[in-house]
Amino acid sequence: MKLYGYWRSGAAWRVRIALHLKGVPFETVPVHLVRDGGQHKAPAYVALNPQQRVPTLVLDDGTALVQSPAILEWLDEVYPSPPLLPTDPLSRAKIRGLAAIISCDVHPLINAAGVLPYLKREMKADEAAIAAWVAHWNRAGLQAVEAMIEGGDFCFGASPTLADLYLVPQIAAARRFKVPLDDLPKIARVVAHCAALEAFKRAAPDAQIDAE
Ligand SMILES: N[C@@H](CCC(=O)N[C@@H](CS)C(=O)NCC(=O)O)C(=O)O
Repeated sequence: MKLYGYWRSGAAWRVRIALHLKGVPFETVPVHLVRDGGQHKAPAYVALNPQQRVPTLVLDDGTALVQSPAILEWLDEVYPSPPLLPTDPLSRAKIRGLAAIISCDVHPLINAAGVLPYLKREMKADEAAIAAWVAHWNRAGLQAVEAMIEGGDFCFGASPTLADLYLVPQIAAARRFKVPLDDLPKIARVVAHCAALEAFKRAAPDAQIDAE
């Protein structure tokens, strides 16, 4: 299968972690979100992903899957080992709850290729205003995440779950924008444990063929 993504995209990063954790072979197809006016807006890519976002996972039969939450759940259903969600419904709901804080309430507001340029271009926000916006929405979500982490090396226990796949890229984005995170020790501990795993290392932006 082919993963269309961008090295620094948090949403594509989540999917790369899952593919590496599960040992699913895939080809990376870089889609540059800035070059050429944004390669995600080119007609050939829009035919795969009408929303003009990354990631898109294209299966061997040509089927294109969009939206990282849907792709991750599909991967977990088709390649169940190791699982990204436990079998117990209550635990699944807690993990999905943490993931949704990031995927629904934080990441969409700080999308560096879409929302932030819009704030600058249409709302005439300057750099300081954008930095304050990014810090506010990151901290609002991440403080809740900190309170929800249950313990163990990862967000929920002794092995990575869907929650960790969302957390790691979001923390990288927050650090890139110099959002203060010193008061979030549980998050720091989990991210350090994730960073030590081979799958997370291989999925990291700097390890990608299109890294700049
Ligand atoms: N909810 C989507 C978010 C996808 C998304 O926003 N991707 C960003 C990069 S992280 C993107 O393609 N931005 C381009 C744009 O907004 O024009 C997912 O999880 O797949």
